[in-house]
Amino acid sequence: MNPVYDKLLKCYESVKQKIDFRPEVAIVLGSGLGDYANDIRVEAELDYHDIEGFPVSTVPGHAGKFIFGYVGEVPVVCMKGRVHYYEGYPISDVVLPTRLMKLMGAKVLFLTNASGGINPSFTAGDFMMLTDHVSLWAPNPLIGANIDELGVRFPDMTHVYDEDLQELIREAAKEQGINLKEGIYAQLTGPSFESPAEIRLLHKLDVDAVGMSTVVEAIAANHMGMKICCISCVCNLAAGMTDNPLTHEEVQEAANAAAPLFKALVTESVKK
Ligand code: R1P
Repeated sequence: MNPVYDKLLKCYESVKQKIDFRPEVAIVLGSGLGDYANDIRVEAELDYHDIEGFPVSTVPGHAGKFIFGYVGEVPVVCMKGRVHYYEGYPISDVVLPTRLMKLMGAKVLFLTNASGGINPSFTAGDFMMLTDHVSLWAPNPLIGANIDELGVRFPDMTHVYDEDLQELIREAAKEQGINLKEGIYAQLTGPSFESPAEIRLLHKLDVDAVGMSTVVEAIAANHMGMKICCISCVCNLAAGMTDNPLTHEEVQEAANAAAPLFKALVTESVKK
């Protein structure tokens, strides 16, 4: 059997032995956004360490556990902490949690992240809904023998971010009085922040915000036919756009400050 698929099935068996819960929506919480999990009516928690073979988050602000519960009446599984490629895991491990949540039953993948703003009209604290993405230098997670049980060899990428979900998020934002931005997110590998020249390049490519996650997860989820949406919290302006040095602490602080609005936006969107 394909070793990547074999590992995924073993993780799934390990989860099934511990948790009996079927989520409809999978939510991935980005840097500094992990507190959203406090708003969930929690049924069960599962530490990543307790899943045999599962990659464990090492980044501050990424707690490293699955939360199972309800947002309104919607059963959800929430990743309080994601795994990034720059942490040193093979790319198949980086997307293993996404694939696992699909096996658990989730049909919708609600991604979030903290990003650097490139669009000059953005300010720190803005929310940007992804309409498309660009991947630069991060390997495609589908490289290697195709896992036919999950999806086809050459998946179409025309509509990765589901149009209907985008419309629901727009409605939720309007109801909450949130001036929701929309745009294209680029994933670079990190962990160094981007250079000013890289940001100028991304700007020329029509990219609106940049980060070090999300796109590989969306590629894996799209391969499996999940409906995908993503909200990015623009935590700072990217390199060269201000004189401020970039730090992960600043990213976490900005995400914490945006948390109340973020919680309202995610909750209302999931309920819809
Ligand atoms: C940098 O501060 C970290 O924040 C973002 C970047 O990708 C990077 O990991 O994290 P998330 O994408 O997980 O929100």
